[in-house]
Amino acid sequence: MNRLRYWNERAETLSRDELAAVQLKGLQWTVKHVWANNEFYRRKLAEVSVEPGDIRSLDDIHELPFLTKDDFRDQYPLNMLCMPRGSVREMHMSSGSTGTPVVMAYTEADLTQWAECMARCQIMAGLQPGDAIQIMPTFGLFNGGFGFYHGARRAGLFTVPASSGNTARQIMLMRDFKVKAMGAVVSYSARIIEMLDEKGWELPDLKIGIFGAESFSDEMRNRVEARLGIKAFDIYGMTETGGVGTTGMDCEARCGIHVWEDQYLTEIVDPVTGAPVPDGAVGEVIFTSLTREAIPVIRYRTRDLTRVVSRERCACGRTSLRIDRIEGRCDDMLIVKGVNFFPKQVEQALMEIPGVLPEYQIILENDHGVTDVRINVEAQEGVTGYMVEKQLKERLGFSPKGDIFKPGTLPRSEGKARRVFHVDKQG
Ligand code: DLL
Repeated sequence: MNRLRYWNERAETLSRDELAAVQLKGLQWTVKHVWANNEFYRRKLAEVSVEPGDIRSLDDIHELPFLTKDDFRDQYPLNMLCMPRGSVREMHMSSGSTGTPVVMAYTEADLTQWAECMARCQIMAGLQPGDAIQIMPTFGLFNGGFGFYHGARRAGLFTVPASSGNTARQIMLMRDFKVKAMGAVVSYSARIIEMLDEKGWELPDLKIGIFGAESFSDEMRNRVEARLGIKAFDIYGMTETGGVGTTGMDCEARCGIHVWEDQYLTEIVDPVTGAPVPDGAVGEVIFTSLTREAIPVIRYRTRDLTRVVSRERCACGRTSLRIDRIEGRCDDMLIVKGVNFFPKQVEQALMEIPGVLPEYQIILENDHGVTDVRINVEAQEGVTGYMVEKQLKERLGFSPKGDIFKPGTLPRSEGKARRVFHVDKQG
């Protein structure tokens, strides 16, 4: 059998004109659909006096109101549903750090759409029908496990639905079933490496890692690739757009994340004013779904920061728009003594110090309105707190206190890693 380069060659290599035509049709359909079937959406559109017939060109998207995470929360549990309740086949939910959860519902067609996006990602990573993939994000309300699963079924892969946790068993499964690819939340790759090192084990069949759900630095990616002997891909997605992989992944050329543009319209805006920013400038990425039925999104404000890298055809042959790997979330930007930075930048700086391990915490201590930073990081013997302080001063321009921890002593999480902690010294 010929090796597949694309899962859906036609859709993945449409010309820009063809894409624009598909997008306009999708946008018109989506606006008509939500207007006809959902009270919340109809109200939102009425507030800006837009009716479905008003969408005549892609530029008309700027007339539409933004949708936020708070909208999702306010409409909990299913007030954004645009299809009969009886047609819902699955739901996922993200709790986030605060308050009411965000719910996404799927019809049969939505599940097919998700599987299509994920199958494209899995084939883009180099998997071929019949190859084994081990799925390590949790199966449950978190969308990660099921997203990989639906896509792998569609792409004809041999699925090992391990879910999260039990690292020794994960390794045994990968070894015994000659698993070629692992899909995981980024920080879980560190757990696997930790145990392989501890036991002196290797995974000779593993060639591909598909990692996401968190930002990760280039240095972290390089380390994971070198230790596991794999190619690591950055997969992007979120509950609100329909889950992991819906908003794309990077390809072997490593020139940004290919957004599935026949499925989603992408805008980058200034996170404060909401005004569009030019290609290349960093801003908040906004997605509009073009084919989703149960809960479509129109101009969903992700809070994720990135930029348009290119709209040209990529070396891999795909034509879709590429956005940069996610820098961080607007809400995660830290400001210490006038210096702005993202946790990912701290990670990048730390990982450049030989002997430093991928487990770290950024502790912001508020002492009567003045914020001090402490970095707790695991490292091998020989690394000192001073080395950490010096590196961060040089790379990011602020002087934290560096505390070194023995390997395996900082707390671990099974899902997304928690990196930033706020501590009040006053009380
Ligand atoms: O994290 C979906 C996912 C699962 C992606 C497994 C990749 C792998 P949520 O829990 O709804 O969904 O969180 C979505 O996580 O808005 C980003 O802030 C962040 N995120 C997701 N993927 C990436 C990535 C899943 N590749 C939120 N790089 C998003 C950086 C990411 N951040």
